[in-house]
Amino acid sequence: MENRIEQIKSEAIEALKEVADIEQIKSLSVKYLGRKGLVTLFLRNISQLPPDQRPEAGKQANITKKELEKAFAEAISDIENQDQGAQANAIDVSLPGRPATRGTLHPITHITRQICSIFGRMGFDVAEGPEIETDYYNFEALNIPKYHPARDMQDTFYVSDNIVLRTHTSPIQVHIMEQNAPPIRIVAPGKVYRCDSDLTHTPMFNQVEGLLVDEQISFGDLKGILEAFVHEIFDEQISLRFRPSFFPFTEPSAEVDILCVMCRGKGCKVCSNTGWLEVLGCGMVHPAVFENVGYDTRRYNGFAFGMGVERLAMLKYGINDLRMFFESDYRFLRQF
Ligand code: 2NM
Repeated sequence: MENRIEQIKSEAIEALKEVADIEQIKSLSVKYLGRKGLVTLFLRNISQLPPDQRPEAGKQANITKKELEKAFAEAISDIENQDQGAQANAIDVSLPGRPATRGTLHPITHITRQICSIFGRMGFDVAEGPEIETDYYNFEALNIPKYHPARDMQDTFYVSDNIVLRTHTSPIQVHIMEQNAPPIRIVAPGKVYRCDSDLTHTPMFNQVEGLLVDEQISFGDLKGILEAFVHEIFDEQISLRFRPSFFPFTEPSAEVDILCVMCRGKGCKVCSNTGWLEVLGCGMVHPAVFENVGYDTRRYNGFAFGMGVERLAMLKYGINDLRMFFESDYRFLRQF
């Protein structure tokens, strides 16, 4: 008889392992502990056992009954806890939805478009070209001599002997001049590459260059166009100056400075105590460049200019760390 109650108990425990929900546990409880349940019937039939076996059988049956009651109750509360956990992880469809956020233009894209738009209103078209160029278009056609330091492996990314990542967007202007007769009025925006990486230099940065070719163009025309541009992109009042400089592809050449936006000319860390900030390079296109593209240098002349977009954006928006443009931190990017 002890064996029989043991058998009922182990059957019940095995069956409990298979249940999946509370309903199944309740029906197991009925099957074993209910009014006509196996444990109940066993208890009821104890009176039919030989008298010497009754006390022990009764004791075992009552222990089994308590154990099963406890096991069923625990199984039910386990499932209830699981359900609550699942509910905590479930999507609450009654909550208001999260709004879809709209992206913004990268500040470099934004200011590049702004630059092109200002020149656009002065009659310049936008021209683009490949980022991988031949030595000829990147250097030779631009009057940059064979042993110029800019051609060094230390400064230029060479794809192969004769192929480079463009170090400026000037090759675009060469392509345009080869394919079109004057007059020409273009701006050439795009990514350029230089073998340089520190706090103030990245191996890739963005440039906008411009080119105007026509008859009887003067340095005064160049000054007028660039002054109008600087006043639009910074502010109408800002002072600027043209300072003599040198580029192989222009003669004469100049750099354009604006009065330091931080100290207004007093001298500070940003302007290295000069009171001025360099924003552009420019000059009258060297006749050798025009000869390379087959233009008649007795009839045509013109000017060209170039600027670094990251540098301009830093000055315009007061950003002091170049890395901000490359880190893709949305808190920074969304401000523009
Ligand atoms: C600059 C400064 C001065 C320039 C010259 C040419 C070309 F193709 F016409 F010769 N394109 N860009 C130029 C001139 C660029 O960047 C600082």
